[in-house]
Amino acid sequence: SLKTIPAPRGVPIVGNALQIPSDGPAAYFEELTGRFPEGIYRLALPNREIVLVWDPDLVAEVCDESRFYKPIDKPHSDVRAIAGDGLFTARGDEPNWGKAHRILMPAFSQRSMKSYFPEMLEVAEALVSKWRRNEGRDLDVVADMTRLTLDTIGLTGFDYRFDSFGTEEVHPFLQALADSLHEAMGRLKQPPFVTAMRRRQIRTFEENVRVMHSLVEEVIRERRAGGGDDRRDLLSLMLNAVDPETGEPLSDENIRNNVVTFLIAGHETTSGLLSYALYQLLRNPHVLAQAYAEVDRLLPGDTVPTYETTMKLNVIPRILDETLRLWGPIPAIALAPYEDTVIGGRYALPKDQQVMVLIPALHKHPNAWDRPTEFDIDRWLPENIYQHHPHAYKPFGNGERACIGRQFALTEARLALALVLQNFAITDPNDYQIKVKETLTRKPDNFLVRVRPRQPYE
Ligand code: MNH
Repeated sequence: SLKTIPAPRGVPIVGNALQIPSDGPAAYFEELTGRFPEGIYRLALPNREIVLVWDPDLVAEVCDESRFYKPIDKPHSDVRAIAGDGLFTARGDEPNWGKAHRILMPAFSQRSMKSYFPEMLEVAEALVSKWRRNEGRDLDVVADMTRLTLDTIGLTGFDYRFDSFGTEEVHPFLQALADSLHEAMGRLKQPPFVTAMRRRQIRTFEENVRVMHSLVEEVIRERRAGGGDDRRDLLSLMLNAVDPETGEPLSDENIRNNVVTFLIAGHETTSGLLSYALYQLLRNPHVLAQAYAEVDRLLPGDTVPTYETTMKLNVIPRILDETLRLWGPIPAIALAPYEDTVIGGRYALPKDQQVMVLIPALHKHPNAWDRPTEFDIDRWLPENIYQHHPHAYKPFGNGERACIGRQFALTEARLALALVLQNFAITDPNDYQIKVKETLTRKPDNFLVRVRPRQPYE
Protein backbone atom coordinates (compact mmCIF):
# COMPACT_ATOMS: atom_id res chain seq x y z
CA SER A 1 0.00 0.00 0.00
CA LEU A 2 1.17 3.54 -0.74
CA LYS A 3 2.60 5.81 1.96
CA THR A 4 2.86 9.57 1.89
CA ILE A 5 6.42 10.80 1.68
CA PRO A 6 7.24 12.34 5.07
CA ALA A 7 7.88 16.10 5.26
CA PRO A 8 9.05 18.61 7.84
CA ARG A 9 6.42 21.09 8.97
CA GLY A 10 6.21 24.10 6.66
CA VAL A 11 4.43 27.40 6.22
CA PRO A 12 1.56 27.73 3.69
CA ILE A 13 2.42 29.24 0.27
CA VAL A 14 6.19 29.52 0.75
CA GLY A 15 6.33 26.03 2.26
CA ASN A 16 9.75 25.33 3.74
CA ALA A 17 11.55 28.00 1.76
CA LEU A 18 11.99 30.36 4.71
CA GLN A 19 13.84 27.68 6.64
CA ILE A 20 16.39 27.07 3.90
CA PRO A 21 19.50 29.19 4.52
CA SER A 22 20.65 30.90 1.30
CA ASP A 23 24.30 30.31 2.14
CA GLY A 24 23.91 26.60 2.86
CA PRO A 25 20.99 24.76 1.31
CA ALA A 26 22.92 21.48 0.95
CA ALA A 27 24.01 21.50 4.60
CA TYR A 28 20.40 22.13 5.63
CA PHE A 29 19.11 19.29 3.42
CA GLU A 30 21.70 16.96 4.96
CA GLU A 31 20.88 18.07 8.50
CA LEU A 32 17.20 17.21 7.96
CA THR A 33 18.09 13.63 6.94
CA GLY A 34 18.56 12.79 10.64
CA ARG A 35 14.80 13.17 11.16
CA PHE A 36 13.75 10.76 8.40
CA PRO A 37 15.00 7.20 8.97
CA GLU A 38 13.26 5.98 5.80
CA GLY A 39 15.86 7.81 3.69
CA ILE A 40 13.35 10.05 1.92
CA TYR A 41 11.46 13.30 2.57
CA ARG A 42 9.79 16.08 0.63
CA LEU A 43 10.07 19.84 0.92
CA ALA A 44 7.56 22.45 -0.18
CA LEU A 45 9.15 25.35 -2.08
CA PRO A 46 7.31 28.27 -3.67
CA ASN A 47 5.27 26.89 -6.61
CA ARG A 48 6.75 23.40 -6.39
CA GLU A 49 7.69 20.47 -4.24
CA ILE A 50 10.96 18.53 -4.26
CA VAL A 51 11.61 15.01 -3.01
CA LEU A 52 14.99 14.18 -1.44
CA VAL A 53 16.35 10.63 -1.23
CA TRP A 54 19.50 9.03 0.17
CA ASP A 55 18.49 5.47 1.06
CA PRO A 56 20.74 3.44 -1.31
CA ASP A 57 17.91 1.17 -2.53
CA LEU A 58 15.71 4.18 -3.36
CA VAL A 59 18.70 5.87 -5.03
CA ALA A 60 19.24 2.73 -7.13
CA GLU A 61 15.67 3.07 -8.40
CA VAL A 62 15.84 6.75 -9.29
CA CYS A 63 19.16 6.11 -11.04
CA ASP A 64 17.43 3.64 -13.39
CA GLU A 65 17.69 5.48 -16.69
CA SER A 66 14.82 3.58 -18.26
CA ARG A 67 12.48 5.24 -15.73
CA PHE A 68 14.21 8.54 -14.74
CA TYR A 69 15.91 11.41 -16.61
CA LYS A 70 17.90 14.50 -15.59
CA PRO A 71 15.40 17.40 -15.37
CA ILE A 72 16.52 20.97 -16.04
CA ASP A 73 14.67 22.50 -13.07
CA LYS A 74 16.13 24.89 -10.50
CA PRO A 75 19.02 25.40 -9.99
CA HIS A 76 20.01 24.08 -13.46
CA SER A 77 17.35 26.23 -15.15
CA ASP A 78 18.91 29.40 -13.69
CA VAL A 79 22.45 28.25 -14.50
CA ARG A 80 21.13 27.75 -18.06
CA ALA A 81 21.05 31.54 -18.41
CA ILE A 82 24.87 31.31 -18.17
CA ALA A 83 25.68 28.02 -19.92
CA GLY A 84 22.70 27.70 -22.30
CA ASP A 85 22.42 24.37 -24.06
CA GLY A 86 25.99 23.37 -23.13
CA LEU A 87 26.31 19.76 -21.97
CA PHE A 88 25.64 20.37 -18.28
CA THR A 89 22.43 22.37 -18.65
CA ALA A 90 21.03 20.87 -21.88
CA ARG A 91 17.89 18.76 -21.72
CA GLY A 92 18.53 15.15 -22.69
CA ASP A 93 15.96 15.34 -25.50
CA GLU A 94 17.60 18.41 -27.08
CA PRO A 95 19.50 17.32 -30.20
CA ASN A 96 22.41 19.57 -29.17
CA TRP A 97 23.09 17.45 -26.08
CA GLY A 98 23.59 14.26 -28.10
CA LYS A 99 25.63 16.04 -30.78
CA ALA A 100 28.07 17.68 -28.36
CA HIS A 101 28.27 14.50 -26.25
CA ARG A 102 29.24 12.38 -29.26
CA ILE A 103 31.69 14.97 -30.62
CA LEU A 104 33.41 15.55 -27.28
CA MET A 105 33.63 12.04 -25.82
CA PRO A 106 36.95 11.26 -27.60
CA ALA A 107 38.49 14.36 -26.00
CA PHE A 108 38.03 12.69 -22.59
CA SER A 109 39.53 9.29 -23.38
CA GLN A 110 42.60 8.09 -21.50
CA ARG A 111 44.64 8.71 -24.66
CA SER A 112 43.62 12.37 -24.64
CA MET A 113 44.67 12.69 -20.99
CA LYS A 114 48.16 11.71 -22.05
CA SER A 115 48.21 14.50 -24.62
CA TYR A 116 47.05 17.08 -22.05
CA PHE A 117 49.67 15.95 -19.55
CA PRO A 118 52.52 18.37 -20.44
CA GLU A 119 50.19 21.35 -19.98
CA MET A 120 48.74 19.96 -16.77
CA LEU A 121 52.32 19.63 -15.51
CA GLU A 122 53.22 23.18 -16.53
CA VAL A 123 50.33 24.58 -14.47
CA ALA A 124 50.99 22.27 -11.50
CA GLU A 125 54.60 23.53 -11.52
CA ALA A 126 53.32 27.11 -11.40
CA LEU A 127 51.46 26.21 -8.18
CA VAL A 128 54.62 24.70 -6.71
CA SER A 129 56.69 27.80 -7.58
CA LYS A 130 54.13 30.07 -5.99
CA TRP A 131 54.16 28.00 -2.80
CA ARG A 132 57.99 27.97 -2.81
CA ARG A 133 57.99 31.76 -2.98
CA ASN A 134 55.57 31.84 -0.05
CA GLU A 135 57.24 29.35 2.24
CA GLY A 136 56.19 29.91 5.88
CA ARG A 137 53.30 32.23 4.99
CA ASP A 138 49.58 31.48 5.17
CA LEU A 139 48.38 30.04 1.87
CA ASP A 140 44.72 30.13 0.88
CA VAL A 141 44.27 26.58 -0.39
CA VAL A 142 40.96 27.04 -2.24
CA ALA A 143 42.14 30.22 -3.97
CA ASP A 144 45.32 28.55 -5.23
CA MET A 145 43.60 25.29 -6.20
CA THR A 146 41.10 27.40 -8.15
CA ARG A 147 44.01 29.11 -9.95
CA LEU A 148 45.41 25.68 -10.74
CA THR A 149 42.21 24.18 -12.12
CA LEU A 150 41.07 27.24 -14.06
CA ASP A 151 44.50 27.65 -15.68
CA THR A 152 44.58 23.92 -16.48
CA ILE A 153 41.22 23.76 -18.27
CA GLY A 154 41.94 27.07 -20.03
CA LEU A 155 45.30 25.88 -21.35
CA THR A 156 44.52 22.23 -22.15
CA GLY A 157 41.03 22.84 -23.51
CA PHE A 158 41.34 26.14 -25.32
CA ASP A 159 45.01 27.15 -25.42
CA TYR A 160 43.99 30.18 -23.36
CA ARG A 161 46.26 31.44 -20.59
CA PHE A 162 44.43 32.80 -17.57
CA ASP A 163 47.88 33.10 -15.88
CA SER A 164 46.15 33.20 -12.51
CA PHE A 165 49.36 32.61 -10.55
CA GLY A 166 50.69 35.92 -11.83
CA THR A 167 48.20 38.05 -9.91
CA GLU A 168 46.65 38.43 -6.50
CA GLU A 169 43.31 39.58 -7.93
CA VAL A 170 40.56 37.23 -8.91
CA HIS A 171 40.29 36.95 -12.71
CA PRO A 172 37.26 38.93 -14.07
CA PHE A 173 35.81 35.70 -15.50
CA LEU A 174 35.86 34.13 -12.03
CA GLN A 175 34.37 37.19 -10.37
CA ALA A 176 31.54 37.29 -12.89
CA LEU A 177 31.03 33.56 -12.44
CA ALA A 178 30.95 33.74 -8.63
CA ASP A 179 28.50 36.64 -8.66
CA SER A 180 26.19 35.09 -11.23
CA LEU A 181 26.18 31.66 -9.55
CA HIS A 182 25.34 33.36 -6.26
CA GLU A 183 22.36 35.02 -7.92
CA ALA A 184 21.28 31.75 -9.60
CA MET A 185 21.41 29.89 -6.29
CA GLY A 186 19.52 32.68 -4.54
CA ARG A 187 16.69 32.18 -7.03
CA LEU A 188 16.31 28.59 -5.78
CA LYS A 189 13.84 29.65 -3.16
CA GLN A 190 12.33 32.77 -4.72
CA PRO A 191 8.83 32.63 -6.14
CA PRO A 192 9.11 33.63 -9.83
CA PHE A 193 7.30 36.96 -9.25
CA VAL A 194 9.94 37.95 -6.68
CA THR A 195 12.75 37.08 -9.08
CA ALA A 196 11.04 39.13 -11.80
CA MET A 197 10.82 42.20 -9.53
CA ARG A 198 14.50 42.27 -8.64
CA ARG A 199 15.41 44.53 -11.58
CA ARG A 200 18.85 45.58 -10.34
CA GLN A 201 19.90 41.98 -9.63
CA ILE A 202 18.62 40.91 -13.02
CA ARG A 203 20.68 43.63 -14.71
CA THR A 204 23.84 42.73 -12.78
CA PHE A 205 23.29 39.06 -13.55
CA GLU A 206 22.98 39.82 -17.26
CA GLU A 207 26.13 41.97 -17.18
CA ASN A 208 28.06 39.16 -15.52
CA VAL A 209 26.84 36.68 -18.12
CA ARG A 210 28.02 39.11 -20.82
CA VAL A 211 31.50 39.31 -19.25
CA MET A 212 31.81 35.53 -19.45
CA HIS A 213 30.33 35.21 -22.92
CA SER A 214 32.51 37.93 -24.40
CA LEU A 215 35.72 36.38 -23.04
CA VAL A 216 34.72 33.08 -24.60
CA GLU A 217 33.69 34.67 -27.90
CA GLU A 218 37.10 36.35 -28.03
CA VAL A 219 38.87 33.01 -27.50
CA ILE A 220 36.85 31.46 -30.33
CA ARG A 221 37.46 34.43 -32.65
CA GLU A 222 41.22 34.28 -32.04
CA ARG A 223 41.35 30.57 -32.79
CA ARG A 224 39.39 31.03 -36.00
CA ALA A 225 41.61 33.98 -37.02
CA GLY A 226 44.70 31.86 -36.34
CA GLY A 227 43.86 29.91 -39.51
CA GLY A 228 45.56 26.48 -39.82
CA ASP A 229 44.45 24.75 -36.66
CA ASP A 230 46.93 22.05 -35.75
CA ARG A 231 45.84 21.72 -32.12
CA ARG A 232 43.87 18.70 -30.95
CA ASP A 233 42.06 20.26 -28.00
CA LEU A 234 38.41 20.70 -27.00
CA LEU A 235 38.07 23.88 -29.01
CA SER A 236 39.49 22.44 -32.24
CA LEU A 237 37.18 19.42 -31.91
CA MET A 238 34.18 21.68 -31.43
CA LEU A 239 35.14 23.89 -34.37
CA ASN A 240 36.07 21.14 -36.80
CA ALA A 241 34.44 17.83 -35.94
CA VAL A 242 31.06 16.67 -37.17
CA ASP A 243 28.65 14.51 -35.24
CA PRO A 244 29.16 10.90 -36.37
CA GLU A 245 25.41 10.28 -36.15
CA THR A 246 23.95 13.29 -37.99
CA GLY A 247 27.00 14.46 -39.93
CA GLU A 248 26.35 17.98 -38.61
CA PRO A 249 28.85 20.35 -36.94
CA LEU A 250 28.05 22.26 -33.72
CA SER A 251 26.48 25.70 -34.14
CA ASP A 252 28.48 28.78 -33.10
CA GLU A 253 26.13 29.46 -30.22
CA ASN A 254 26.36 25.89 -28.95
CA ILE A 255 30.18 26.02 -29.16
CA ARG A 256 30.16 29.18 -27.05
CA ASN A 257 27.83 27.55 -24.53
CA ASN A 258 30.05 24.50 -24.29
CA VAL A 259 33.24 26.53 -23.86
CA VAL A 260 31.53 28.41 -21.00
CA THR A 261 30.35 25.08 -19.59
CA PHE A 262 33.83 23.55 -19.67
CA LEU A 263 35.45 26.61 -18.15
CA ILE A 264 32.98 26.40 -15.25
CA ALA A 265 32.49 22.64 -14.80
CA GLY A 266 36.14 22.02 -15.56
CA HIS A 267 37.48 23.96 -12.58
CA GLU A 268 34.90 24.55 -9.79
CA THR A 269 34.72 20.91 -8.72
CA THR A 270 38.34 19.79 -9.08
CA SER A 271 39.56 22.70 -6.96
CA GLY A 272 37.14 21.60 -4.21
CA LEU A 273 38.36 18.01 -4.47
CA LEU A 274 42.02 19.04 -4.10
CA SER A 275 41.26 21.34 -1.17
CA TYR A 276 39.27 18.71 0.71
CA ALA A 277 41.99 16.14 -0.02
CA LEU A 278 44.63 18.32 1.68
CA TYR A 279 42.24 18.89 4.56
CA GLN A 280 41.75 15.13 4.99
CA LEU A 281 45.49 14.47 4.80
CA LEU A 282 46.21 16.96 7.56
CA ARG A 283 43.64 15.26 9.78
CA ASN A 284 44.90 11.76 8.97
CA PRO A 285 48.69 11.74 9.46
CA HIS A 286 48.94 7.96 8.93
CA VAL A 287 47.46 8.40 5.44
CA LEU A 288 49.69 11.41 4.76
CA ALA A 289 52.69 9.23 5.66
CA GLN A 290 51.58 6.59 3.13
CA ALA A 291 51.23 9.28 0.48
CA TYR A 292 54.74 10.63 1.17
CA ALA A 293 56.12 7.10 0.99
CA GLU A 294 54.49 6.58 -2.38
CA VAL A 295 55.74 9.89 -3.78
CA ASP A 296 59.28 9.19 -2.51
CA ARG A 297 59.23 5.78 -4.21
CA LEU A 298 57.82 6.92 -7.58
CA LEU A 299 59.14 10.48 -7.69
CA PRO A 300 62.40 10.48 -5.68
CA GLY A 301 64.29 13.76 -5.33
CA ASP A 302 63.28 16.16 -8.05
CA THR A 303 62.12 13.55 -10.57
CA VAL A 304 59.71 15.18 -12.99
CA PRO A 305 56.41 13.27 -13.11
CA THR A 306 55.38 11.72 -16.41
CA TYR A 307 51.94 10.56 -17.46
CA GLU A 308 53.12 6.98 -16.86
CA THR A 309 54.28 7.61 -13.26
CA THR A 310 51.02 9.38 -12.52
CA MET A 311 49.15 6.29 -13.69
CA LYS A 312 51.27 4.08 -11.38
CA LEU A 313 50.16 5.98 -8.28
CA ASN A 314 48.04 3.85 -5.98
CA VAL A 315 47.74 5.62 -2.61
CA ILE A 316 46.98 9.08 -4.03
CA PRO A 317 44.07 7.86 -6.22
CA ARG A 318 42.52 6.14 -3.20
CA ILE A 319 42.88 9.37 -1.20
CA LEU A 320 40.94 11.11 -3.96
CA ASP A 321 38.24 8.38 -4.06
CA GLU A 322 37.74 8.56 -0.31
CA THR A 323 37.77 12.37 -0.32
CA LEU A 324 35.04 12.28 -2.98
CA ARG A 325 33.04 9.97 -0.72
CA LEU A 326 33.20 12.17 2.38
CA TRP A 327 33.47 15.59 0.73
CA GLY A 328 32.39 15.34 -2.87
CA PRO A 329 32.13 18.88 -4.26
CA ILE A 330 28.66 18.26 -5.78
CA PRO A 331 26.15 17.70 -2.98
CA ALA A 332 23.11 16.69 -5.05
CA ILE A 333 21.99 15.50 -8.48
CA ALA A 334 18.43 15.77 -9.75
CA LEU A 335 16.30 13.15 -11.49
CA ALA A 336 12.65 12.89 -12.50
CA PRO A 337 10.39 10.05 -13.68
CA TYR A 338 9.21 9.92 -17.30
CA GLU A 339 5.82 8.61 -16.08
CA ASP A 340 3.87 8.42 -12.81
CA THR A 341 5.68 5.80 -10.77
CA VAL A 342 6.20 4.24 -7.33
CA ILE A 343 9.59 3.80 -5.64
CA GLY A 344 10.45 1.44 -2.80
CA GLY A 345 7.11 -0.24 -3.47
CA ARG A 346 5.41 2.50 -1.45
CA TYR A 347 6.18 6.11 -2.43
CA ALA A 348 4.21 7.49 -5.35
CA LEU A 349 5.96 10.04 -7.61
CA PRO A 350 4.05 11.91 -10.30
CA LYS A 351 5.53 12.22 -13.80
CA ASP A 352 8.32 14.88 -13.89
CA GLN A 353 8.54 15.17 -10.07
CA GLN A 354 12.01 16.53 -9.25
CA VAL A 355 13.90 14.09 -6.98
CA MET A 356 17.25 15.15 -5.51
CA VAL A 357 19.75 12.49 -4.53
CA LEU A 358 21.49 13.80 -1.41
CA ILE A 359 25.00 12.66 -2.16
CA PRO A 360 26.71 13.43 1.19
CA ALA A 361 24.04 11.46 3.08
CA LEU A 362 24.11 8.60 0.54
CA HIS A 363 27.90 8.46 0.84
CA LYS A 364 27.58 7.94 4.61
CA HIS A 365 24.50 5.71 4.68
CA PRO A 366 24.98 2.97 7.32
CA ASN A 367 23.29 0.35 5.10
CA ALA A 368 25.97 0.94 2.50
CA TRP A 369 29.17 1.73 4.39
CA ASP A 370 31.02 0.30 7.43
CA ARG A 371 32.25 3.01 9.81
CA PRO A 372 30.67 5.60 7.46
CA THR A 373 32.40 8.72 8.76
CA GLU A 374 35.90 7.25 8.99
CA PHE A 375 38.41 8.36 6.32
CA ASP A 376 39.63 4.91 5.23
CA ILE A 377 41.41 4.75 1.88
CA ASP A 378 41.59 0.94 2.06
CA ARG A 379 37.91 0.77 1.10
CA TRP A 380 39.21 1.42 -2.40
CA LEU A 381 41.67 -1.49 -2.54
CA PRO A 382 40.63 -3.88 -5.32
CA GLU A 383 39.75 -6.62 -2.81
CA ASN A 384 37.37 -4.33 -0.88
CA ILE A 385 35.87 -2.26 -3.62
CA TYR A 386 32.78 -4.40 -4.21
CA GLN A 387 31.78 -4.45 -0.57
CA HIS A 388 29.74 -1.27 -0.73
CA HIS A 389 26.27 -1.02 -2.20
CA PRO A 390 26.46 -0.59 -6.02
CA HIS A 391 24.48 2.69 -5.96
CA ALA A 392 26.03 4.21 -2.83
CA TYR A 393 28.80 6.19 -4.57
CA LYS A 394 27.82 8.92 -7.03
CA PRO A 395 30.41 11.73 -6.82
CA PHE A 396 30.33 12.07 -10.63
CA GLY A 397 26.57 11.71 -11.05
CA ASN A 398 24.66 9.04 -12.90
CA GLY A 399 24.40 7.21 -16.21
CA GLU A 400 24.83 8.98 -19.52
CA ARG A 401 24.48 12.40 -17.81
CA ALA A 402 27.39 11.57 -15.49
CA CYS A 403 30.51 13.71 -15.57
CA ILE A 404 32.30 13.65 -18.92
CA GLY A 405 35.40 15.15 -17.25
CA ARG A 406 35.96 12.44 -14.64
CA GLN A 407 39.29 11.15 -16.03
CA PHE A 408 40.42 14.70 -16.68
CA ALA A 409 39.71 15.70 -13.07
CA LEU A 410 41.33 12.61 -11.60
CA THR A 411 44.45 12.91 -13.78
CA GLU A 412 44.85 16.58 -12.94
CA ALA A 413 44.24 15.99 -9.22
CA ARG A 414 46.64 13.01 -9.00
CA LEU A 415 49.39 15.04 -10.59
CA ALA A 416 48.82 18.17 -8.50
CA LEU A 417 48.68 16.27 -5.23
CA ALA A 418 51.76 14.20 -6.10
CA LEU A 419 53.74 17.32 -7.01
CA VAL A 420 52.69 19.18 -3.86
CA LEU A 421 53.66 16.22 -1.66
CA GLN A 422 56.94 15.71 -3.52
CA ASN A 423 57.89 19.29 -2.75
CA PHE A 424 56.41 20.28 0.58
CA ALA A 425 55.90 19.48 4.21
CA ILE A 426 52.50 20.92 5.03
CA THR A 427 51.15 22.25 8.30
CA ASP A 428 47.90 23.68 9.49
CA PRO A 429 49.01 26.38 11.93
CA ASN A 430 45.49 27.50 12.80
CA ASP A 431 44.12 24.02 13.55
CA TYR A 432 41.48 24.50 10.87
CA GLN A 433 37.92 23.57 11.82
CA ILE A 434 36.01 22.85 8.68
CA LYS A 435 33.46 25.37 7.53
CA VAL A 436 31.82 24.70 4.20
CA LYS A 437 31.10 27.39 1.64
CA GLU A 438 28.39 26.52 -0.86
CA THR A 439 28.09 27.92 -4.35
CA LEU A 440 26.94 25.58 -7.10
CA THR A 441 29.49 23.28 -5.45
CA ARG A 442 30.88 23.15 -1.92
CA LYS A 443 34.40 23.93 -0.73
CA PRO A 444 36.16 24.43 2.60
CA ASP A 445 35.95 28.12 3.51
CA ASN A 446 39.06 30.03 4.52
CA PHE A 447 41.29 26.96 4.75
CA LEU A 448 44.88 28.14 5.26
CA VAL A 449 48.03 26.04 5.34
CA ARG A 450 51.77 26.68 5.52
CA VAL A 451 54.48 24.82 3.67
CA ARG A 452 58.23 24.33 3.85
CA PRO A 453 60.31 22.61 1.21
CA ARG A 454 61.10 18.91 1.60
CA GLN A 455 64.17 19.30 -0.62
CA PRO A 456 66.70 22.05 -1.24
CA TYR A 457 66.01 24.69 -3.86
CA GLU A 458 67.60 23.90 -7.21
MN1 MNH B 1 31.83 17.19 -13.94
C1 MNH B 1 28.62 16.66 -15.02
C2 MNH B 1 30.96 16.06 -10.82
C3 MNH B 1 35.05 17.59 -12.90
C4 MNH B 1 32.62 18.56 -16.96
N1 MNH B 1 30.11 16.51 -13.08
C5 MNH B 1 28.89 16.34 -13.70
C6 MNH B 1 27.95 15.78 -12.76
C7 MNH B 1 28.61 15.63 -11.58
C8 MNH B 1 29.97 16.07 -11.78
C9 MNH B 1 28.02 15.11 -10.27
C10 MNH B 1 26.47 15.47 -13.03
C11 MNH B 1 25.66 16.70 -12.72
C12 MNH B 1 24.17 16.52 -12.83
O1 MNH B 1 23.65 15.40 -12.84
O2 MNH B 1 23.48 17.55 -12.92
N2 MNH B 1 32.80 16.94 -12.15
C13 MNH B 1 32.27 16.42 -11.02
C14 MNH B 1 33.31 16.32 -10.02
C15 MNH B 1 34.48 16.75 -10.61
C16 MNH B 1 34.15 17.12 -11.97
C17 MNH B 1 33.10 15.84 -8.59
C18 MNH B 1 35.86 16.86 -10.08
C19 MNH B 1 36.31 16.28 -9.01
N3 MNH B 1 33.53 17.98 -14.77
C20 MNH B 1 34.77 17.96 -14.20
C21 MNH B 1 35.74 18.41 -15.17
C22 MNH B 1 35.05 18.69 -16.32
C23 MNH B 1 33.67 18.41 -16.07
C24 MNH B 1 37.23 18.54 -14.90
C25 MNH B 1 35.57 19.17 -17.65
C26 MNH B 1 36.82 19.21 -18.01
N4 MNH B 1 30.81 17.58 -15.65
C27 MNH B 1 31.32 18.16 -16.79
C28 MNH B 1 30.29 18.26 -17.79
C29 MNH B 1 29.13 17.69 -17.24
C30 MNH B 1 29.48 17.27 -15.88
C31 MNH B 1 30.45 18.85 -19.17
C32 MNH B 1 27.76 17.52 -17.92
C33 MNH B 1 27.78 16.20 -18.68
C34 MNH B 1 26.50 15.92 -19.44
O3 MNH B 1 25.42 16.06 -18.86
O4 MNH B 1 26.62 15.55 -20.61
